Amino acid sequence: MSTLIAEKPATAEKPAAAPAISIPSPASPGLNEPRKPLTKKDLTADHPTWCPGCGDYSVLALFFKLLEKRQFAQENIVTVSGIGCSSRFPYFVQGHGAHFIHGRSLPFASGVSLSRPDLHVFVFGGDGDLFSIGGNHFTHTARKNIRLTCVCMDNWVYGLTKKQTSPTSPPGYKSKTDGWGAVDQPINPLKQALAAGATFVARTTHSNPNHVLQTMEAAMSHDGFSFVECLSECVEFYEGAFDASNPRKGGVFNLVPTDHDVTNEQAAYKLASEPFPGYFGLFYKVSRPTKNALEAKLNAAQQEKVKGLKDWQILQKTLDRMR
Ligand SMILES: Cc1ncc(C[n+]2csc(CCOP(=O)(O)OP(=O)(O)O)c2C)c(N)n1
Ligand code: SF4
Ligand SMILES: [Mg+2]
Repeated sequence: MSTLIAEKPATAEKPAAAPAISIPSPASPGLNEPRKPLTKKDLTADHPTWCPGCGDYSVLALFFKLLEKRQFAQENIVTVSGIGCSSRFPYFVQGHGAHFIHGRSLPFASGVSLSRPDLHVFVFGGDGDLFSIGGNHFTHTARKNIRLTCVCMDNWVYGLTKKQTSPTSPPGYKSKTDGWGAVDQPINPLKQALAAGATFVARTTHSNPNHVLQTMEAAMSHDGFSFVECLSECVEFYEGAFDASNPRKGGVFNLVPTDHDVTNEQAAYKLASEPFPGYFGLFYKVSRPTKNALEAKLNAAQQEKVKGLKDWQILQKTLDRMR
C-alpha cells in the first residue's frame, strides 16, 4: 500500500498528524542515489537583462560552461557582485549569491571565503565597481591573498548609469562626465593587481570564448586570490572599444609569449604595460599562503587552548585576563 496516499480512518478518531519530515516524491532522487550531472539548465536562474550584443552574455555563458565542465556541487557555488550591469551576474546563476553594495563585493566575498572553505567563491564586477568605489577593497583583498576568483568585466565605462568615465576609460573618451574627452590617466587593472600582491593575474576578452573558459578555469584552480581582467564590450555606450584586440574586426589577439616567466613580477609588470591591445593570457602566478590557511591555523591553535571548556568558562577566562 502506498504511504503517500492518505487513508480515511475507520473510526471517528482524528487522523494522525503529518510527519514532520517530508517524504521524498518518487521523482526526487534519494540521498544515496547518484546526482544527475549539472547542466546549464540547472544553473540558469533569471533571464539576463543585458542589452542585446553586450559582452557580459559571453562571460555568463562561459561561466556556465566552466561549472558544467567541473561538475561542482551546485550548493557549493557562490557568486558575489556589487552594483553595475556586470554586477547583475548573481541574479542569473542558480546557486548561492549576493548582489551587494556598490564597490563592496570583495569584503562580502572575503567573509564567505574565510568562513566557508567548502564553497567556491566567485566575484564578478565592473571596472567602476572594482576600481573606482571598490578600489581600496580590491587592494586589500589581493594583498591578503584571500581564496576567491575575481573577474573584472571591463568595458571602460559605467554602463548601468549610462556612460560616465570609468577608471579604465582611455584619455579622449567622450562621456557624460567628460564631454570634451577624458583627461585622466586610466588605471591598468593588471598592474593594479600585481602591485597589490595578487598571486594570480590574467587577462582575456569576451570575443575569444575558448580563451575565457581556459582563463577562468585556471583562475578558479588557483589556491589564493586570482584576478582576471575580461574585456567585455558595452555595445550601448562604448561600441567598438576593443576592436583592436579582435581579429574578426581587423585587430590582433596576442597571447602572452610562451617564454614569459609567470613567477617574475617585474616581467609581468612590463608585459602588462604594453599599449592596447597588449597581451592575453597568464601574466603572473605564484604560491603564497592564503589568509584562509593562516587564519585556520590560528583558529585551530586557539580552539586547542579552550578544548573541553563551556562557553561561559571561556568567557570567564577572558574576563580574568582583563582584570
Ligand atoms: C554608493 C553608490 N554610488 C553610486 C552608485 C551609482 N552607480 C551604480 S553602478 C555604477 C557604476 C557601474 O559601472 P561598472 O562597475 O563599470 O559596471 P558596468 O555597468 O559598466 O558593468 C554607479 C556609479 C551607486 N549605485 N551606489
Ligand atoms: S549598457 Fe552596456 S554594459 Fe550595460 S547591458 Fe547594455 S551593453 Fe551591456
Ligand atoms: Mg564598466
